[in-house]
Amino acid sequence: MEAVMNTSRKRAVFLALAAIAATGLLTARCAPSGPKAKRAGAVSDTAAAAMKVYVAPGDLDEYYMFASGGHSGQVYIYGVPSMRHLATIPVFTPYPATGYGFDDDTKKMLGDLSWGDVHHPSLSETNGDYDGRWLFVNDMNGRIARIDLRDFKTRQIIGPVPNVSGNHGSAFVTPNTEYSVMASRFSIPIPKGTPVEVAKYATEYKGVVTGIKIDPKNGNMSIGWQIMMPPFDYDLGDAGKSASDGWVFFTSYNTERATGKLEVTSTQRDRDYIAAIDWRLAEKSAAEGKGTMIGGIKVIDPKTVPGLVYFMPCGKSPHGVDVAPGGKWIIGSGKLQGVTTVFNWEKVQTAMRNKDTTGDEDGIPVLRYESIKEAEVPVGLGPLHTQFGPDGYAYTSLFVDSAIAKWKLGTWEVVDKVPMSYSIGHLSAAEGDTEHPQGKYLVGLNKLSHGRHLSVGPSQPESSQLVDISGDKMKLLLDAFTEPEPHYAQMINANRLHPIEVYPKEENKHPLAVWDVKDAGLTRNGSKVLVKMVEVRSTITPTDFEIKEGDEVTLAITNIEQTTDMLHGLGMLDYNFNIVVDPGETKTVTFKAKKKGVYPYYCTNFCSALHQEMQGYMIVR
Ligand code: K7E
Ligand code: CUA
Repeated sequence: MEAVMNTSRKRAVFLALAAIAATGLLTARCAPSGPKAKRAGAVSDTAAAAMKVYVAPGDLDEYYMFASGGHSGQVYIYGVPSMRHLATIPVFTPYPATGYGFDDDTKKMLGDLSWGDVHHPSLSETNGDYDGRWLFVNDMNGRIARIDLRDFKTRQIIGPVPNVSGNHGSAFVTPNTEYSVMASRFSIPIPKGTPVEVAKYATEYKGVVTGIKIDPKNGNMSIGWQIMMPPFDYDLGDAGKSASDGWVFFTSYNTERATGKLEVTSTQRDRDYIAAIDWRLAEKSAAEGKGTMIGGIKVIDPKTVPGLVYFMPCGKSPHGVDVAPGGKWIIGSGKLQGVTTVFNWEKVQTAMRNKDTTGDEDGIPVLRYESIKEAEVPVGLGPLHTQFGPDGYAYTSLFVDSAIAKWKLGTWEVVDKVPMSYSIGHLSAAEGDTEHPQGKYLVGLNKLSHGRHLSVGPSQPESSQLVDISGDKMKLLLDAFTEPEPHYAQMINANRLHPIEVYPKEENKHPLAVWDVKDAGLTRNGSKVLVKMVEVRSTITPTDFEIKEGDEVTLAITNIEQTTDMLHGLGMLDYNFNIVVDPGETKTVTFKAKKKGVYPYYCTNFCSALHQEMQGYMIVR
């Protein structure tokens, strides 16, 4: 399959678009941004931009973008450059469209929480580049989920992990996916469930940072190590790479250890910190059994392990920390400043070796800012996050300025700026946080959209803007509107992913799977009833069954299709479930038979000409 249009086709489409634009039709349609498009000479710019984002019917996008769904709890997949929403991966929130959170397995995985707040997708890496195996995403409720990119399904949720509170600095992975990390945004007294008045915040509240170990074979997550930290708000993280491999970095704010109105109380000092953690030493310490049991897990006090944690002072109230390709430059963005700070990893290591410090925080050495800083780059107001290009350029989002600044690593020169509409948060460049960024595209993930779309009332969508970064000057190509709320997103070249579209029959090891309609039917064990069901065009077998009021019923549904896109659903009226079963898959749903009566069930996913006939009756006596 061809991922991009061939050149002659592109030229044909370009000429067609140029012709439309020349007659003014295209610009008239783009009314909200009309004034810019109507300027002399702008018509061809518009046509050129349209050409860049146009993916003709039947053609495929060049990149997948996985965007966090924020407090929707989901992950959204967009194609780039079209910016079309391709699919939703339900993660922390039930999603009837795919039956997620209604069948027994996913219901159990979600546990008691039916909301999550996803901020940072993190694609698995090998040698610092995306390897297309898994996607990890954090939830503020102390959890990380693993999505398998073989089938784009959430396969594991770990947590809530003990002692972690407000898991924002997550789910960043190390360069060979050894660990995905977690950090507390809201320090609390630990273990959880210890009520202590806020007046004792500075001494009795604690943050923790945690390494979630990832099994290299199957991606299985388990708790690796946890480190106790002073009561700051740990915000964002990134793993060191190449030169700085073996370390993870977390920004922190409220190093004042203040309470109350943090907008005032936590912005008193000129500098807060980036915590640098030697994760190999953390791993070794955990293996040696170091730490104290708190909340059911061992927590390491950094005082007892010299060299485990250092603080790097950074501009006040920093947000993002981003490690450049090669790992030498560590960029910390102080969101209340007009500059972003670049640290030189060689200087940081020298300062660590020489004990070049200005003090400590609960026994953790604070390195001397002047000794580790390489540059303060005047990118503009409110720098939040940085991504990278293939050519030594960095791109920093400026929340206050509503713009993206492009600057050069090494010379620290700001070479270009492009305005965003409006209030950009994260930004995502094509493989822009790996060892080998691909350039080409960058998406600004904006917080506000202010009338750049048809009004949909007070609940407004978020806005994302696609920017062409292939040339010297950044060029805005397209506005797109996204579900709440894409904090961060990652963009991976489509050629790295090879998802299956059917579960092969021979791989289905589900103990309740049935592959022949003859084997479908009901078995009873006391008041427990098991109904093995088969779905295939265009019958649900059995087409009816009888049970007794109060029975505990398990439906085990196998979709025996082996054809792409041949999904079947199973919804039952008056019962709180709708299941969707993919080709070759088996799912179970367990429920109590309530009141006597007749309850129709039917296939909810339109599958065939006789989809409407795919129905049956459950009779409760
Ligand atoms: Cu919205 Cu990464 Cu949670 Cu910045 S975070 S913008
Ligand atoms: Cu099966 Cu609709």
